[in-house]
Formats: sequence, C-alpha cells, structure tokens
Amino acid sequence: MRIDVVTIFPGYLDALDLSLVGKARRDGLLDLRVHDLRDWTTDRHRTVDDTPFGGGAGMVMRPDVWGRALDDVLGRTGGGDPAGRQVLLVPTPSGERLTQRTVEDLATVDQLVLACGRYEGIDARVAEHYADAGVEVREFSLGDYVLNGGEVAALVVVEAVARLLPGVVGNPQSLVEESHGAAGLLEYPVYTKPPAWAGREVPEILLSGHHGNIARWRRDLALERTAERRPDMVGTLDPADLDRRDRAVLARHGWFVPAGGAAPVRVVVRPGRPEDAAGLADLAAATFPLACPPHMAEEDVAAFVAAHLGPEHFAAYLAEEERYRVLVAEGPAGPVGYTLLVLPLTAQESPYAEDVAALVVARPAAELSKCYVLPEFQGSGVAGALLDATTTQAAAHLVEDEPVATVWLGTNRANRRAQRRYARHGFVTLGTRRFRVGESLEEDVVMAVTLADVPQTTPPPAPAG
Ligand code: JD8
Repeated sequence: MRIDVVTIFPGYLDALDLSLVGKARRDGLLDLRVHDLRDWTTDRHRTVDDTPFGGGAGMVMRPDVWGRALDDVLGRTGGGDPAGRQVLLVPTPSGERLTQRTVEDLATVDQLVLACGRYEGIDARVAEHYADAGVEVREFSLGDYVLNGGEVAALVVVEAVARLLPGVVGNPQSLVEESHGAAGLLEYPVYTKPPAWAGREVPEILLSGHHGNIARWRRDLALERTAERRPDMVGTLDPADLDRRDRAVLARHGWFVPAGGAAPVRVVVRPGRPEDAAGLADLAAATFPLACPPHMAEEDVAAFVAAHLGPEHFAAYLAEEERYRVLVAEGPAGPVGYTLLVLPLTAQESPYAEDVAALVVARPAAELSKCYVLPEFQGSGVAGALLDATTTQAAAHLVEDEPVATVWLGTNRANRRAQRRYARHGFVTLGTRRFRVGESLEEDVVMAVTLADVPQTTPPPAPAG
C-alpha cells in the first residue's frame, strides 16, 4: 500500500519512523511518503494561505497550491489516470467520524492521500474539485474536539491502517479480539506479572488455567465494559453473535435482545406514571390474551380485559399508590412490559380469595397481580428484570412498619412457561385456586416468594410525586 501525506509540517510525521510502522516501511510492507506542501508554492515567501472571503478570523489555505500538490501526488498532473483505488482523505472537525470499519476499508486501498490542513482549514473547492473529478474523497474527523491541524489525524490513520496490513502485526490473532474489532465490543482488562501489586491481586480465574472459563470471564467483562462505557455500541451488536450467557450479561445492564433478529435495545424498568394509563391498557389488552389457555372463550378474555385492564383501571392503579404499584419496562418505542403489585393496606390483611388465604400464610402479603411482556420480548430477560424490580419494591414497602414478607401470584395452570419463569425468581408453588375470567372459571397455580430469601436488586426509583 502507498500512503502520501501532504502537510506544511512534515516533521510532525517523523513518529512514523518508529515502532511497527517504521519497521513496516523498512520491510517494504508500506510505502509512506511525506510531502511539504510549500514545495508546490510559486512565490518566494512560499505562501500557502490567504485571508478568508467573507471576512472572519484566521487564514484559509489556498486551493491553487493544494491543487498542484494533489495533482502530482495523485499522479493526475498531465491528466494521467493512475491504476488502482485511490482515496483522498481530508481531516476536518466537520468530517464523518473515523471508525474501525472505515479503517478496515481504507486498508484495502492502493493509494491513500492525506491532505493535512492548518489555519482555519483548506478552501472548500479542493475537496469538491477532486470529488467531481472522480476521486474518492472522504472528509473525516477523529472526534468532537478541536485540533490545530490535520497532522494528528494523519498519524492516527497511518498507524490504524498500517497495523492491518499483512505482516505488520506479528500475531494477526491479536487483531481479532481487540476493541472495535469484528465482535464490536470493548476489550476485556489485561494483567501480567507480578500477580500482586499495590495490594491488588490478579483476578483468580486468570490463574486457573481453565481456558474455557477464562474465555467466558473475558467475554463477560468485554460485554460489561461496552454496556457501561459505550452504550452506543451495544445497539449495533449482531444478535446472532450473542449467546444465552451474553444476553444475560447485557440484560443485567439494561440491554435486551428482542425476538426476530433485531439488535439489543435499551429497556428501562421504572415506576408507572399517570400518563402511562392508556399505553398500559393497550399493552395489557395485547398481552393478557397470550397467557390465556386456548380453551378460553375470546369473549371471556375480552370481558376480563374490559373489566380490569382498561385505561380507567390503569389510571386507578397508577393513582392509588397505597394500594397499587405499577412498574413499566420502557423500550425505545414505549412500554414493552409491566407489573401490577397489589399491596396490603394492613399488616395482617389476607388475600381477598379464601382459597388463596389458606395457601399464603405469611404476612404482610402482597399480590403480583399482573406480569406481562410483549411477545417479542418474551425470553429476552425483560420479564425477569421486571420481576426482580417488583420483589425489591415489595420488600422495601412497610405496612404498619412491617416490611412485606411475601409476594404471591396466580397463573393459569396451563401456562408452564410463566411458572418456570416465576420459579427461576424464587417463587414456589403452594397450591391452586379457582379464578374467573369472564364466564370461564379457570384453575390457577398459586405461587409465592418469601422476600427475605430473595437477593434485592437496585430498587427502581420511587414513584414520581
Ligand atoms: C483539520 C485546520 C484547525 C479547525 C479552526 C482550529 C480532525 N477531530 C478533529 N478536530 N480538529 C480537527 C482538525 C482541525 C483542523 C484541520 C482537522 C485543519 N484545523 C481549525 C476549525 C476551527 N481551527 C480534527 N480530523
């Protein structure tokens, strides 16, 4: 590959004589040429800039000087049409953000030409002229901060591209696992001797010699770091690359992978707000029928929804905070799940149904009346996050100075999936109850969790107001 850098400060690129890039140049793996723009000036002061048309501070670099320089370097002087793919790169704070994807593409090019501006920048006609002349022109930025010129950006591009060229990096395998690499994750932390330093030990697992566990630990740390430090990267991960464990790690950081091949999305569990009533009623109408066994008549399901899950009902659940607590799992496009917790108003209040009161003996007892997520989020971990937040909220609730001791629920005997989910969150089956849905008298499994046994997650923030 050939890389040409044109600048008024050629010495700025001397660092590229060092290290891997320097060796790659000496080994003939990279043909890097640095040019002084002033070599294409025509006046005895070797002028490269002039005052800006339209006024304003500073100076602008002249197009005619740049034109002569770039024609030469691109081999277009005398109208030549050089072979191979050429890219003219113009560093500028107003350019597209440089990424590893861009660098990987640039590493396949035959000739890169970097035009390093100074002062207020290069006359805008230069980039337009070469683009119109059929040259691939890319104006790029390193990031949202202002430098004094393009030389630093040229150093970055040359190093980032050169290390991807065959033979430059000793062990190509190391290119695979790094940040922003194919996995699209940040790197896991690395350690070396001494095993103890400044009172800090190397993570035990790295000394275990168990390569499988070490690989899994490193993947977990890479996922966690990416979710914590670069949430913008999580939404671009390919779900096909995310196994069950990956998804569990991301779920712990609020990222969930919907069914159907979509990328991970941020879902936040928060207290319901009065303005959620209509959206929650729509969500409830869409999800309650899915938990009903096929034998249940549609009209019975509809009757139940109309009687308990209308916007007016949710308005009440959201307003009566002493009795009800609503948690909402909010995705990018609105609620994707919710729970409805019914709190006891007195410490010894019994569940309203006798057959349940006979099974659920611990007090104070709260009822997890509703726990639903949209189908595309079933199995994604959203329901689990809602459940953890709900039991944490219940455990933090005092009734006559007594913390709620247990949360019970009823779920249709046929809904095995729900029963498995509740069991994974500490709920045990106590028995059954009769439950009316419209005209249909159903049999529910009654399950309950003893809150003292459940590790409490970070409680969701207290209800607004
Ligand atoms: C090229 C001239 C200086 C910029 C007036 C300060 C890239 N991420 C980045 N930040 N800054 C640059 C950059 C700055 C440059 C030039 C790149 C040429 N300047 C100018 C406009 C405001 N001075 C950059 N890549």
